[in-house]
Amino acid sequence: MNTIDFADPSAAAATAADHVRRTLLAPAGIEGIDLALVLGSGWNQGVEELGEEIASVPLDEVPGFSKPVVQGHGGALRLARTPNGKVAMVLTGRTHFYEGRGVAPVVHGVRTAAALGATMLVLTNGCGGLDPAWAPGTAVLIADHINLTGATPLRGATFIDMSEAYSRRLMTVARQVEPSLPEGVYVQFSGPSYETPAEVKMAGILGGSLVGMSTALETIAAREAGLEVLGISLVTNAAAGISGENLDHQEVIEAGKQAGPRLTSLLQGLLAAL
Ligand code: 8IG
Repeated sequence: MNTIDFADPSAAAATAADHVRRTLLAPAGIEGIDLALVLGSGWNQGVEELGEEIASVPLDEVPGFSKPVVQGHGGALRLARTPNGKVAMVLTGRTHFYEGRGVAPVVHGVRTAAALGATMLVLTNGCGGLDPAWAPGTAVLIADHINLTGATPLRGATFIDMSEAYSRRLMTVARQVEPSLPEGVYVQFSGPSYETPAEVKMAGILGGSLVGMSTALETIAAREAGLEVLGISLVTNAAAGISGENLDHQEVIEAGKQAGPRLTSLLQGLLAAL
């Protein structure tokens, strides 16, 4: 891990952004980035095919970032030029709330992206699905979220409008690339245990259709920073109690592997359209 003081999270993001500018962007003659892409479980296999590489470093070399603790979660910061001529920062892997380091490290990537000048953020994740029609490997647009972690990256009286947390405009762009994408409401639990069937039932009653452990906190920080957010979930498993089968992390990884090529073309299409 690359230790940094998160007592002032925006100073931490400025430090990380400065490091990326000096060591990765400036040598390539680039001033800032246009968008950031966070690749969650199942999403990182085709990372080398996402745009033309400008630079890439292990995440733990960037101030405040650490290697993902989970198998199948990658661990690099990659800068790439999209087919559209935009500069994208691609993070393979993320810090999760369940790691117990607090919320600031969880949203450090989002704040660093904003400090580097990004205006758009694409958040991807692997999650459980409540709709039995969503077979493992189905990609689902996040239309809204419910944050059940009891935590927030915001401090004090920071009133952020969450009416359109997930950008309608970006959802439309995603559907121009892949018209069949369904949409759902993402419910973030703290984890790291998966839900009980009763918790999944509760999530459904509340209006949720996807259950996961990452994206809502990142989206809150992104909205604070003024980023336009696109969220896409990969349903890697039916949520507990939905299919009658038990959950197994190996199966989760397998579903991601199977879906890999489709997810890569979806992201390539997106990067060309954004
Ligand atoms: I992959 O079923 C993956 N991540 N909370 N529930 C929660 N997170 C997940 C799940 C799931 N599958």
